[in-house]
Amino acid sequence: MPRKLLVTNALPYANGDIHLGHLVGYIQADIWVRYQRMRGNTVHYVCADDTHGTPIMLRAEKEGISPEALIARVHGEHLRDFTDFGVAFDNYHSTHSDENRAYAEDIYGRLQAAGMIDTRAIEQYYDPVKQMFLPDRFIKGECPKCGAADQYGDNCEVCGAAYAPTELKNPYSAVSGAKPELRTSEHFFFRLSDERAVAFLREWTRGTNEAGARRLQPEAANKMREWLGEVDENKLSDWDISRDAPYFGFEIPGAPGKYFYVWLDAPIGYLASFRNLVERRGGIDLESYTDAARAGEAGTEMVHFIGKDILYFHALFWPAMLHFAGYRTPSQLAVNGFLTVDGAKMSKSRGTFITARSYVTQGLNPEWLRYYFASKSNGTMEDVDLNLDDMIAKVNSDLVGKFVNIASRCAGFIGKRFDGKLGETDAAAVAEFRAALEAGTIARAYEERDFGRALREIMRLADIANQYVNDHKPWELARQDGQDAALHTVCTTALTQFRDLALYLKPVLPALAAQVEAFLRVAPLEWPLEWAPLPAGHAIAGYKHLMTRIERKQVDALLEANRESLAPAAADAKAASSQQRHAEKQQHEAQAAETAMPHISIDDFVKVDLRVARIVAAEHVEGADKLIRLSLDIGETENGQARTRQVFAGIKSAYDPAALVGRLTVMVANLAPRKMKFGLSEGMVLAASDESGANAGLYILSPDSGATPGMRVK
Ligand code: B3M
Ligand code: ZN
Repeated sequence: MPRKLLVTNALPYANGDIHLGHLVGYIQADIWVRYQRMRGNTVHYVCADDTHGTPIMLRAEKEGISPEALIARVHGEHLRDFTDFGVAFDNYHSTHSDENRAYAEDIYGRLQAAGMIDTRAIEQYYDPVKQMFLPDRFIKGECPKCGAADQYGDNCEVCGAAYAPTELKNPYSAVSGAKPELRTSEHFFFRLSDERAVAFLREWTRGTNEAGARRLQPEAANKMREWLGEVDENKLSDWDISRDAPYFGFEIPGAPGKYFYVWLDAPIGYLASFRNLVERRGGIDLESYTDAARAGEAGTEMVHFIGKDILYFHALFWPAMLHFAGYRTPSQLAVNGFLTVDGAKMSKSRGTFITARSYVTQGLNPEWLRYYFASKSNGTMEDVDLNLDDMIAKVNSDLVGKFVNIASRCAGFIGKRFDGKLGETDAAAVAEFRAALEAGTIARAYEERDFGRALREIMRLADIANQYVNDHKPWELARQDGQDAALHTVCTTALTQFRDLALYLKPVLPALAAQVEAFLRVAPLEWPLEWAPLPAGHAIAGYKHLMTRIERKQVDALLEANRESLAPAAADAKAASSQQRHAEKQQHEAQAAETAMPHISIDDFVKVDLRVARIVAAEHVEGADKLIRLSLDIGETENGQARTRQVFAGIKSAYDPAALVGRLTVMVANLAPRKMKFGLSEGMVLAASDESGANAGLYILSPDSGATPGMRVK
């Protein structure tokens, strides 16, 4: 029986661009959907923008437009990005829609009726100037642990500590700058800690879906066991699902001034998008997908593709909400890991925070990325690394060197010598080719979302097809008399194999497959139920090149386009002339390129003992053309006597020793002493330099006036 699948992707927030990190999950879902359809299954593939919440409200305000205008614009941008990457939703809706309001109110009402909603007064920070309660991300202050300034209300980016906003020292509102006040407000909670919810989730986690597959990948199931705790404990807390006005969202029925928290109505957006599709398209039995009482009855399934950062919402709150409201719970969660680029977190200064739009406008082929992401996807929650050199190598060797190569070596002869018409097929060769494919291997890999395995298998077949061409050398047959029939057969056979490969690649590379279908003049390729070779006498279209190679310089230009300079402070920016700003921007960019280094922890940083030092003596070093010998006072004594450190500094090109005497600078005091040709060097002074040579020179650091020798720099 064909499956009937409702497939969703996570709903992106309507306040930011789609970037390559997002695309991992969207491309995976799209490939799976295309595969299911090629197998003859019915799929409704829906998504939407996630439009509610404080950040969207404030961003619209900042841009001087209504939130509705903002989300309408972003909706268009997001949809265009997805479309350009071949991610073909049946419906791309919005959580700010009538359908979503209706579902949110219905689900909330049923949860209330089931006794799953609590009302409680809580204390929260309130911005008296902006007159609103502040979400954690909009409260800043000093970290309670390490004292770092300007840290967010939930965690410190310097030391990594997590805390409550009320623990921040000297808190201020990131919206108005005002000092926030604690105020009490009534909130609604979904009772996730209710023993019924805990019992339901324990059961749900272990379950299988209608197709007999696990609901959760093993790593996700492990996470759930961790969150749920041992059978006799209850580690879940109730979930605050309301927010106070002003808020951009849906007002809660019967509770004026209270709104549904964005995360309550976000997953409900899956249902809203589906209902909107059903209403526009007709002929779909909606309740057979959404009604708990009818689960499984009609072979329907609901599958959510999400990133691992939102597993908590989708594996705990969402199924529990649906269950206690009488709705169908998800059949399966397909969870993907994060994207890293060249082994590191995406970074704006390195240019690896790559937007979908820039990739397209820089002229890179979206199917290169689809192929590469697919080759790195194995159906687990592991992170996916976009290694740019590896992507170039893989696309060029697999797609251009192996796949396209088969057609480009054979198609010309069909056109030139046989009037564009195919000949007989070498039955033994195609039988061998097809026998090499263990039945169902590729299909199984697609089904399990192990796209990397599917592609490895397909490339193994491409090697066999290329070997056939190498063995029969059509270019030699073409030069020999009386070999026309052989030439015709070899080229036709190779093109049949090429057609089969295109079919297997089609879920990953729909645009390339469409080009192949046009070139071979065949109907849209479906997963073969009854296989047949391309028929003799069939006329194909003229061969046009199907895919170009990626060049490293295209990738470099993409990184350059995404590289963000370290923005100069606002006051400086105002003072600087535009020309100066331009020069500064270029310099910032050059420096950002060099300074892009991996993060270190505060613990790493504090290992370096930096001290204010006074240069008490400075002299040239006999026989050294770069060094100056410095005697540095950092307030140390030895046997009651002031003791100085000797440091050899490579700053002779930039400083006259006499001009240094008496100056304060900064030194590394705990660098291991190093024996040099000229004596012992007991530390290092800090100096800035520009390696790129654009602003050549050396600049030793000086503390502000008032600092004294020996002060710790941190
Ligand atoms: N908008 C967070 C995200 O974009 C959130 C997902 C909602 S899925 C229902 O990752
Ligand atoms: Zn800290």
